[in-house]
Amino acid sequence: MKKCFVFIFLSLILSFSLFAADGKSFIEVKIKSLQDVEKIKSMNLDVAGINRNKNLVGIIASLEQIDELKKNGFDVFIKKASPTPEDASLDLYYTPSEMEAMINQIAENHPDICKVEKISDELWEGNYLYAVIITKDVSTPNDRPSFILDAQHHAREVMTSQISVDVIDYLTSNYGTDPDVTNWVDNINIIVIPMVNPDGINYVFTKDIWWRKNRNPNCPVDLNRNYDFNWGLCNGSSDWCYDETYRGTSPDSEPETKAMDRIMAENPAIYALTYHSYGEYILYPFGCYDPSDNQAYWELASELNSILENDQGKTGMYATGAGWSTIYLTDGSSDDSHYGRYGTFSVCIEVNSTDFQPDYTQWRDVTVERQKTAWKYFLNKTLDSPRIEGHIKDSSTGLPLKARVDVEEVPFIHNENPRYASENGFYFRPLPQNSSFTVTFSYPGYCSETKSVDVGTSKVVVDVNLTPSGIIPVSNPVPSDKSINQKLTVQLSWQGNSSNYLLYFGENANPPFLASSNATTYTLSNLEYGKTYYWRVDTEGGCGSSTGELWSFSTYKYGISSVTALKDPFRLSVVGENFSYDTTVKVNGIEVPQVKHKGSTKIVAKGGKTLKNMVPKGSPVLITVEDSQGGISEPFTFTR
Ligand code: 0X9
Ligand code: ZN
Repeated sequence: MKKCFVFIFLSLILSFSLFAADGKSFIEVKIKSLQDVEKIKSMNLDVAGINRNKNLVGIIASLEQIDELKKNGFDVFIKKASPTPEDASLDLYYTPSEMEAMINQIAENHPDICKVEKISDELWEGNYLYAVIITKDVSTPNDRPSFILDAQHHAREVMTSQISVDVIDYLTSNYGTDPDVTNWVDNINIIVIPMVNPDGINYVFTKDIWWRKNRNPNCPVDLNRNYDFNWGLCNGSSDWCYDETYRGTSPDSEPETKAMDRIMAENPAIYALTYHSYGEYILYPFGCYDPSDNQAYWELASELNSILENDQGKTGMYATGAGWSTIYLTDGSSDDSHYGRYGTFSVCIEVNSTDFQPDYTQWRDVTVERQKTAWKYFLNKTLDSPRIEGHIKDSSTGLPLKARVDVEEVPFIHNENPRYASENGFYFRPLPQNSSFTVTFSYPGYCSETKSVDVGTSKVVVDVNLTPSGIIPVSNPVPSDKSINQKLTVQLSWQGNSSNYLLYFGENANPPFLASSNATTYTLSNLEYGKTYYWRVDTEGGCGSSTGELWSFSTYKYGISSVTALKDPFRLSVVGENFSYDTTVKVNGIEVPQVKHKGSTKIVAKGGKTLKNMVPKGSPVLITVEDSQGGISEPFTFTR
């Protein structure tokens, strides 16, 4: 009887604590300076947002973490104690199924201008990602520029998807009556991903009101640290599963980020907006350092700040700037990837000043009303902004060319991909206003063209026809494009019919000039393990120089410098570079029974007699260090 009572009591506690986010509370900590934010981040705490008016950092914290903060001298205030299952504070916000019903209803009511597309497979907990597309004659393909708006990468940031719904509702219901709306919908391919993290959001409504990440059962991932650009680069995320900023096992490893990346890649957008909360920030890339387009970005973001009202109804109050210097370091975020990979000027707005789940009745309508200013601003900018844009074609056939566009005054020096025209030859590049630029258009096998352009406060349309150069573009790169597991000495080679080749080589997508020669080979040595290198070969002749395609290769991820056999019990000590806790040791491709990691330079392979049999005396074996993502060391030949 007594046992039974204890059991019921325990399960009650268990079910309560499940909903109560393991007993965590929403607390606020008083800070004196921005260094305090860094200190808090370094304590591996779950930062929920920052109330900048009152210098309070919101944190989701356990009792132990609260003690820890107090020990470190912080004043702690409990904002919301751990909630119970009866907590109804979120009831008026949307669950994923309410969202699904809502967007399907709107699309059904406006079939000419609105459709819903399922953009992911089924996620682990039964939900799907949806994109809502709003444009004139939506079922016919168009080549309008896109504008992409997304919300709720972080499950608990419930206000953000209210903004998505408002965009969809406003554009569809005012089409044909409001001239601005009609103009946007007629000329822009508007894409809204109302909830990026539906599995996580469902979990917020059923289990844990403060859930942030996705619901990957192997280990939940912070989707805004998982994107494929500067992934894991600058300590702006965590490699530890239990951290709230866990970046996942590899770039775009998650179905949600894969789906988003496909949307970004397939729909060239000049501008994009990603909604988060809270703290009242207007952030632009990068999370690790300034973007090459810093000036143009700053002009855009500060103009937006000057018209956007905060929770107090005041303009000019959003903290505005590149993410790394305005909030904190992040890597692998969606805006960084959108801009770095595809050239979209992607901006992150953190709405609301004090909470990611503010009282619905008090804050929902005012927030979405105020954010109309922001997304309308970007729709207007998509139609016209300081930039160059146009179409690039083959002068003889008139066919579109996916040519490359370089602006001499604003070179990409921060790892951004070169900018190329899209499938239909359309290109764009937002630029600082009231300046002059030298723009080069190039495509392998064509004569490059350079033009001078004066940009004022609106767009300048420059259409370009490129002429074939008669010189065959270089081809057949060795190592082949994107090949992996190269040694530290690599002989590059290519084919072509030019009398002079210009080789560009380096560690980012804008490799500097290295050498010129009439030979079609070049030997590189002293490369480093675990790196990706980029190269291209331009040709000279005919009509001047013609830019080659950009190629890349990666070296072996790890290096082994020595292997020593140790006795009693039999072990192999493997010394090298870059080893992580994820690495194991293989002998002739077969995994050893056990390994012991001793830092990043040493692993001991163990396994007694089994291991000894794998390394027979006198016959050479190949030893490799490998990880679960396919990373491998250069094989090391070892003879016992
Ligand atoms: O940390 C984040 O992912 C965002 N803040 S939140 O409190 N909503 O989690 C900020 C992302 C900012 N983006 C860049 N710095 N690029
Ligand atoms: Zn967020």
